[in-house]
Amino acid sequence: MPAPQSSDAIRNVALVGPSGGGKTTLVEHLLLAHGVINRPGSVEAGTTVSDWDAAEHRQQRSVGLSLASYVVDGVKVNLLDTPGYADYVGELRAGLRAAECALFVVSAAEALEAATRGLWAECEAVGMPRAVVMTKLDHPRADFPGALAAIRSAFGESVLPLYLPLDGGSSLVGLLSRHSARELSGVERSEVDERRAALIEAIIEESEDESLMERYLSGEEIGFDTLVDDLETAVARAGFHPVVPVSATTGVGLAALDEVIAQGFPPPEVHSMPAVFTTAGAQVRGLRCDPSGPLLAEVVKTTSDSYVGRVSLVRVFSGTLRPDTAVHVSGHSSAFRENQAGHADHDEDERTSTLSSPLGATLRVTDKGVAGDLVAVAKLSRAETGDTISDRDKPLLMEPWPLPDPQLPVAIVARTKSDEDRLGQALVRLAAEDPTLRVQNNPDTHQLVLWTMGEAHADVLIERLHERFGVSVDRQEVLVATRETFTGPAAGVGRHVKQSGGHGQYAVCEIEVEPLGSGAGFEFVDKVVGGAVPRQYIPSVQKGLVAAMQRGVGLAGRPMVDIRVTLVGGKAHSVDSSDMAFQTAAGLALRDALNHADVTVLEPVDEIEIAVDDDHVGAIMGDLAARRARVLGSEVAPDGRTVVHAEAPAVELLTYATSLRSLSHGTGSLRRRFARYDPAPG
Ligand SMILES: Nc1nc2c(ncn2[C@@H]2O[C@H](COP(=O)(O)OP(=O)(O)OP(=O)(O)O)[C@@H](O)[C@H]2O)c(=O)[nH]1
Ligand SMILES: [Mg+2]
Repeated sequence: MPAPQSSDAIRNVALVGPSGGGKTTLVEHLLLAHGVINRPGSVEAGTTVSDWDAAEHRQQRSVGLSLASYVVDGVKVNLLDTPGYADYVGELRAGLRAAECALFVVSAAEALEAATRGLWAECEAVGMPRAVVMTKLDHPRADFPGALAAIRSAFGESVLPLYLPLDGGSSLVGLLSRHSARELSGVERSEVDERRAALIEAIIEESEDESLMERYLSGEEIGFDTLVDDLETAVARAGFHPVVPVSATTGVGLAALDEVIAQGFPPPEVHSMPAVFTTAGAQVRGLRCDPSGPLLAEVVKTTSDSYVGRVSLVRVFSGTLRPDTAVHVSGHSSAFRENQAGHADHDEDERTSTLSSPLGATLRVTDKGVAGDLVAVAKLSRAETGDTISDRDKPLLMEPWPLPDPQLPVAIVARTKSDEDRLGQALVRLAAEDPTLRVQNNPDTHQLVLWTMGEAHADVLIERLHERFGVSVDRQEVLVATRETFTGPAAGVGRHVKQSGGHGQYAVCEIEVEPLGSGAGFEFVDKVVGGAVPRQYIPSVQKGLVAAMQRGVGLAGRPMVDIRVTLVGGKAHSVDSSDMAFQTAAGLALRDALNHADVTVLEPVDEIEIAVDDDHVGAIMGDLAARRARVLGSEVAPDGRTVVHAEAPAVELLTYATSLRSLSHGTGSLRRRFARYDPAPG
């Protein structure tokens, strides 16, 4: 495929919308209309260009971001099909990062779901210019006026139709151009006139030319070109969202979409440049979407191909990416993300291999990627999703796009020894592709935990381990690490005395232990008098205590926390005492104290923040009570949702991500962090 020569001959368009809305089918039929394919596939048969992954064929819906392009009137249109299902919001975010405009695809035949609001909010959050595509006009249940009213009531007055369907959706009439395939009846004409007046008023209201409204109100006819210009400006500012009715399967409305994309949507230059730094951390300003500027590109998706190896889908922000060229690849998740288990920082020099313009899974070779374009780069063997690609001698780093927090932990264990041997490497590869996956080796429970976005995401990851890497794993119940502490004061003596044979060992420690408040950790007090424990061994005692607490002193081997230990006495020997001997004696003293006291088991408690639509607050509160949670308060967030602050035992939150989604009809979001250990119920 010939590469575009300049940035303004490119449109990067993300398709966003609820699962099942018709995005993938629309991509298929746009490709058909532009002669890129000559027979449309279907999602059900697993034959579309966009849904090419095995998981997509199984689930009959999109799972990952997918790119397909075509050329119309000299403009290269890069369509980024995103998955609508909530588990894959990480892929949607990558798509929004790579595009500068979106088609928000909803079905005219289905009711608006609550989850659709979340997707609209995703676009809103990044100020994405977008048009609404109301698809499935041909469907027997299609109800354009009903669906339009629903979407306007959900997303506001700035959503207005640019076209209306005629004859049960078999053709369209343009409200601005007044173009229609046939003569309109009286009823149709009056509806068109009414909608047209509303559209024109909305355009004029959004116009930067304030005299326009006066002229319009005084009865002046505003010219078509002025209206179209103002419409384009308003769309580009994300202040106005034109609605285009279409049927992917019959092709009605696809030409109207072409017009919106090629003329209404902004070129890549308008994409606000994300913050850019040197790899040393200094901010770099002044980069622009300029093919002759310094190279700055970002990996928005990573896949592995058994023939080609790793393939990185890259959005070029500045400069021109070329094949067989030395580049720098950097990823510093830790600088931008609190918890990035499984995503190590890295910086490497690599060489680009072949460049291509993807058509789903098919890679069509191209000779360059200019600023603003999207290209696939083969064989950047260490590049991960989210990484920055720059000139080798001028390494840069882009602030990554915001990633969702994976909230569903899934513990896995390799089925056989040979699975075990390959599991680590396979997970490194999966984490390189998917920044929403966190891989945690829990040192307390000795479990391997995948933090995932939900059940469907977890299933996809486990299937991929098997299909792509031949690694079989089983799921286990996720364990929560407990701790223990003393319930009351106790004293203990530790004697480590071995004086038979060669060099002896001699250390005696006398300690007193008291419980401290939750979260206090460990305090050590030295009250030794008269050198009963020589100065140089006091740190050894402390070290021995810390080690014993971490190892666990009781039978269950739970780490000990929240105690104060006072060293009150001991004995030493001038020859046989040593650092090691005092460390051991300290541990023995703690165990002795434990034998004279009661202990309580402590469980981790998390602080949680749940943001949810008002309608669902009651259900959320009821459910929290059943999870032994303590609600601390609530407030109204700027977006109108209610934010509930609470604390709950971690063990009660293991599957909370799934429950929250169903209780809130997909509108809820969760943040959590470890707070402290509290006594577990007996
Ligand atoms: N009648 C009719 N059905 C359509 C049309 N477009 C899509 N469909 C059907 O709607 C269903 C969902 O379509 P998809 O294209 O997979 O929807 P999607 O938006 O990609 O969904 P996700 O990938 O899950 O986000 C499929 O059964 C399609 O055949 C259309 O224009 N008319
Ligand atoms: Mg899809």
